[in-house]
Amino acid sequence: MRIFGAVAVALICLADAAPLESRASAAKSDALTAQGAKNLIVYVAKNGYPNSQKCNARNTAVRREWSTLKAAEKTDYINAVKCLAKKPAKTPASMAAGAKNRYDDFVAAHVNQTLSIHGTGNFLTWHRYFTWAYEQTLRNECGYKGYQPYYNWPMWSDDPRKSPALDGSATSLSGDGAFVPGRTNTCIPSPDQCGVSIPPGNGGGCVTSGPFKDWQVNLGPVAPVVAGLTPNPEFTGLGYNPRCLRRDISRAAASGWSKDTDIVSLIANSPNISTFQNTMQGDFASGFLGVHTAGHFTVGGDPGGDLFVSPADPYFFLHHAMIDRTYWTWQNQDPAKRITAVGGTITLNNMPPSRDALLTDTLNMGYVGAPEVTIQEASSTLGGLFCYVYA
Ligand SMILES: *[C@@H]1O[C@H](CO)[C@@H](O)[C@H](O)[C@H]1NC(C)=O
Ligand SMILES: *[C@@H]1O[C@H](CO)[C@@H](O)[C@H](O)[C@H]1NC(C)=O
Ligand SMILES: [Cu+2]
Repeated sequence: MRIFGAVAVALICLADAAPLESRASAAKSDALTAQGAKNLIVYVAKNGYPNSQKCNARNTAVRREWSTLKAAEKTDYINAVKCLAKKPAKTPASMAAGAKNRYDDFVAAHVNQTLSIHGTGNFLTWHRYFTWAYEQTLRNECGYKGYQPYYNWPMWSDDPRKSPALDGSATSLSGDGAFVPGRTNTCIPSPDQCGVSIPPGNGGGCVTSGPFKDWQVNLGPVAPVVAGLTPNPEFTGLGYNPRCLRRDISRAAASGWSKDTDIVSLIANSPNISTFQNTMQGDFASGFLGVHTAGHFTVGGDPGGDLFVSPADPYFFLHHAMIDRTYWTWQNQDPAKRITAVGGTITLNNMPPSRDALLTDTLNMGYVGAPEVTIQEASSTLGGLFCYVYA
């Protein structure tokens, strides 16, 4: 059993310190994650670790839900994020004048590639690699000792403002924005194609409490859902446009599309990667938001509701770690078939029509400072540069 230590630890941690009621509201999807972890143990027992010199049971990291972190671990994470925003950018000003700090390098890379990393065959692996590069940068450049935490949607879908990640406390990522009255519904994908309509919540303005109340958003907007923002000086959104972090936490988005049954249905009713990633990313014209966009609109606001600039809200990485956990869970329902499964093309929703994505396609992190890797190298969380599992 010892050689499968990390995965076994992951299984045990599913029953961790979170409030019982919240754990219960994610019980069925968490059971699929636990089943996936067991399947992965069997798979690795048969086939070995992909690169056992580099990644094995003794050094596999375990990513956990925010609520299960100790207060000191949360504080370390928060401080490391703030530290990134104090370090100089690696992005040359000539490439993105709005990339003012190391945190912005991540935002700029995402803004720059938005149209080729969403609704595409590289969506899941690109965001997996992006989130890993962020975790590693927090560790290597800002002294963070832990691993990337995630936000388990169904645990908090009844009331996201009660989650320890978004409750506005000193150990959260700050909470809701200040209430702005008189707002209209948000239409997705856009005001003229109102496939999904989300009512305003209790926020809408700048975040006023918690560790990120003075957080500065520098890039964008590109596709804002907040009215009255100063436009970016560059049409690319890469110019400098400093402003506050705005949120409008949405029970409607969270409870409409990210409950336990939504996650179970996504995983259990997706026989192949195309169905899985398409369902995850929604079908707006049919009024189905999908868990990816629902998770973004759980905080909404600016930059959270902007497809391009959303990583400028630190919540992004907890949400995308959960996207990755859900992908990992889906993969591990049938590791032999699913770890290297790729579907979809290289253009957003295949518009304009393009070739299929391939395992040999590369994932580029811009000025984040991580090497190009192939989709294949990013397909296993125990292979390539990676070495982690989820609790
Ligand atoms: C994927 O599964 C769907 C059903 O969810 C099916 O209609 C589709 O043909 C499958 N695609 C491939 C490539 O097997
Ligand atoms: C944006 O992408 C282009 C083309 O891939 C690249 O040349 C450029 O350096 C990128 N800019 C940033 C800020 O990442
Ligand atoms: Cu994205």
